[in-house]
Formats: sequence, C-alpha cells, structure tokens
Amino acid sequence: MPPWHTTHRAIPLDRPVILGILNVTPDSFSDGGRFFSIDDAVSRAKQMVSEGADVIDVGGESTRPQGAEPVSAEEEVRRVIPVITEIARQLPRVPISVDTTKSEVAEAALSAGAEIINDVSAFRLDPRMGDICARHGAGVILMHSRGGVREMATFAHANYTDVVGEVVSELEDRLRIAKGSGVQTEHIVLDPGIGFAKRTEHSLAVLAGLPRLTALGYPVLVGASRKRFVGEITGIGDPARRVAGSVGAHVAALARGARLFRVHDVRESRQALDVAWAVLARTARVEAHA
Ligand code: HH2
Repeated sequence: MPPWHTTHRAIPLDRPVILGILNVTPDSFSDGGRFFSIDDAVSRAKQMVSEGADVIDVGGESTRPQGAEPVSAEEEVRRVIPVITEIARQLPRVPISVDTTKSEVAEAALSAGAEIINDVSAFRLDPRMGDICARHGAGVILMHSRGGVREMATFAHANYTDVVGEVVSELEDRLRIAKGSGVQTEHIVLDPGIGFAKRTEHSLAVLAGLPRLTALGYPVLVGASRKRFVGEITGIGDPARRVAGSVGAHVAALARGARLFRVHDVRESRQALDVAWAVLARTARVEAHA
C-alpha cells in the first residue's frame, strides 16, 4: 500500500500505524483530562512515542455524550495550540494530527506544526475545512458520523438498513467533497467511526464489513480504544480497564484490512499489532504458495 502523505512527510503503511491519543480536555471520558498542562501533555506525547506511537493525535474537544460542554473555537485553540507548538519543537520527527471539526482550529494547528487533520465530521460541520487542508497539503482523516458534536456519540441517528453500505456511501459523499476542495487522494485516510451514531451491533457489523470500505482504495483507520462497545461485550464499565478488549478489536480490524489505529494504550497496542501483522504477512505468503 502506498504511503500516506502529510504536509511534511510520507508515512509508510507497510506495517500497522499507531496514533497515540493526547486529550487536552478537562472532560475527556477516558483519561479525565490528566494530561492537560503543557508539560504533562508533552511528557505524555514523548512517552507514547517511546512506546511505539507513529503519530500524536491532539484533541481539545470531547465528543462524549454526557457532561461535555460545547467548546468554542477560541477555547479549543487555547487548549491545543501551545501543546502542538511544543510537541513540534521537541519531537520534530513525529507527525502531529489534530482532532477537530473547526476550520479556525485546523488553520491555527497546521500553522503551529500539525500536519494531519482528523475530522470526526469528515468536513460536514465546517465546509471550509477542505480548502484549508488542501492549501496546507495536510493529511486528512475522514471519519463517518452523523449529527452534531453533542449527539455524534449517541444513538440519535443510529438508524440503518444496511449499516456497512450506508457508512461506505456516506464516506464516498465526503470523499467527493474533500477532493472537490483540492485534497489529493494520497493524503486521505477513511475511518468508519466506531461508536459514532452506532450501537454495538453496528460497530461490529462495520468491523466485520471493513473489506467493503478498504475496497474504495484508501487506507483505513479504526478507533475502538476503550469504547462503549468494548464495555458492552466484556461487561467492563471502567474505560481504563478495557485495554485488552480494545486491542482485540484492533487486531481483528487489522485482519480485516485496517492499517491505522487510534489508541490510548500504545505499548500494548504496538506489541499486539506487530505480532498480528507478522502472522498475517506470513499467512499471505503461505497462501500465495499454496
Ligand atoms: N474517536 C473519538 C475521537 N476521535 N477520531 C477518529 N479518527 N476515529 C475515532 O474513532 C475517534 C476519533 C472518541 O472521542 P472521545 O469521546 O472524545 O474520546 P477519546 O478522544 O478519549 O477517544
């Protein structure tokens, strides 16, 4: 698979790529905003890189359904830009993505040294996103979701007759918009949006049906880390204790064609994905000779 192009580099996709999650929100569900000071955030980024993260994904707004107040663009900029600036200075070899739906935040982040925009609305909520990403030559993650930020992670729009087909066709619509704005093919990664307008049955169907998404020809990212569906399957309520279940989901996704993974627990994910990848690569060789 050809590499993923971002503003300053091409990220090889010939092995699993890990995006380490760095939340700089006071309300994020899974780390409770523990990494909110700039020094703490940079230390956490360094730790994730030492554990095998390929990209640091910085987010200043939570999409969790309850308790999270909507965040203004100014507040999001205030949270993420100092962190991005400092990580770019101290870890210049590590690409930074920014998890945002707002063009003001994207523009400021790309100017501060980020080089990937991870938009959970795939440019639905702010139509200026495409132009900004194209102008900076940014890498782009287009994730499937429905509704606004406050309801995305709820079931308000979780109505499907063919969840895989609908996710694929809604992402195809987003692809047309992104490419129409000038975003180049080799800059784009697609994400089915596990848990976004999806009940457990939908997330499972989407993971099982990943080959229909990879068939579009774009690299696919999966973010299952600590999510509610892992809790529902395992009966584990505390998100921080869902590490093994999350890794299980990501290994299954790797086997179904995903190449990139957005995770909280980098060390465990790196180990599991590297071993699973070695087995899958050997399997492909064995089958080619059968
Ligand atoms: N999930 C969340 C946020 N951003 N981005 C991509 N590309 N894919 C995902 O699955 C995804 C994402 C979930 O966000 P939140 O509820 O804020 O929690 P956390 O950031 O701790 O995962």
